[in-house]
Amino acid sequence: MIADLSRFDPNGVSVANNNVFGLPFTEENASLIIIPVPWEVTVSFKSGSARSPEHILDASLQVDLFDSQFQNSWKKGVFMKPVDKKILLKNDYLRKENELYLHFINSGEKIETNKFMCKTLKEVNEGCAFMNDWVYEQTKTQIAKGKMVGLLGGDHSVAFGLIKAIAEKEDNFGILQIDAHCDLRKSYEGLDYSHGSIMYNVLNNFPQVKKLIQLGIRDYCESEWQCICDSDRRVATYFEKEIKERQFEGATWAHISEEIINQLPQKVYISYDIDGLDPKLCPHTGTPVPGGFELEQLNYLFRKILDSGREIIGFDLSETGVSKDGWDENVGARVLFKLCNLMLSQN
Ligand SMILES: [Mn+2]
Repeated sequence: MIADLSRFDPNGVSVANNNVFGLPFTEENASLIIIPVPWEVTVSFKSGSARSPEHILDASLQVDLFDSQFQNSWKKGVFMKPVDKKILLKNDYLRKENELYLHFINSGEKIETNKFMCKTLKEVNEGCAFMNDWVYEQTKTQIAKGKMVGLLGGDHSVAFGLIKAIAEKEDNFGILQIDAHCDLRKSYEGLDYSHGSIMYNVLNNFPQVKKLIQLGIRDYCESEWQCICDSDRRVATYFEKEIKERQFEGATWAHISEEIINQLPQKVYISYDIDGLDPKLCPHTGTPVPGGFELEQLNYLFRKILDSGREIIGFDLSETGVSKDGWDENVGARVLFKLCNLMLSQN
């Protein structure tokens, strides 16, 4: 079904009852579906990202539809599904449970000695597995209808189900991960599906992911370093320190971008943890780290990926915080619009 845009004014003020970016599309006639995943059960530091999809939706009404690089892409249609209240409630309950559990282990107690805590941990792990299945079913259904799909977290762990759905269709693709953290921890704090383990879990479950390129990493532990070294070049990590040092010595971002793109398979999934950006752009994200990218630096890289003839097959945007003045959500909405345009500009 094709949308009738004859009465829609893209230069006008957003109509509040329209959908994301003020666009008048429906789930049926949009070609890209955004699925919000209000989940941050395993977040150990600052919370908020589970509520960010609703806030980003509000902020998206202020994003101008005119993008000189992708002038008519939005006409193919974007629709954001409503936030699932059952998932949100489950998140709220399990997040509290997980806080009790983390408090217990952080006080130096041994979990084996406490039956109650063993049960709590089991419940959290089962809840996260349930969320993964839910995302998988949701995204698989959309992909089967021929839709493009983007995820809006929540924390970074939400990506697992979509990557699983894509891996059933594609037997060779790469992931471009924007992040301050590697997320390569094996079962972080006893949690099977922690946001800090998302890429470890992806690499271990989906051999279809032939390459993982990590960009902007500046906070990681020794076991993650070892995981990269042992990956036989399946993982290529561009640490922030190395990128900056190369630039100090004269390397251009154009050159580094070209080097990154040359390692990517033909099909590319973008996993965009907003904490990969400079924290001035995401001050309320769960685990902010000094340093990081500017928006245009990444937009340039994305444009070059399209110019190279590669195909972007899906994305997730995670870890956007919620702020009193709406700043984090404002940036999140703009990143989301760019990711949508990247997908929609393709045939
Ligand atoms: Mn992450």
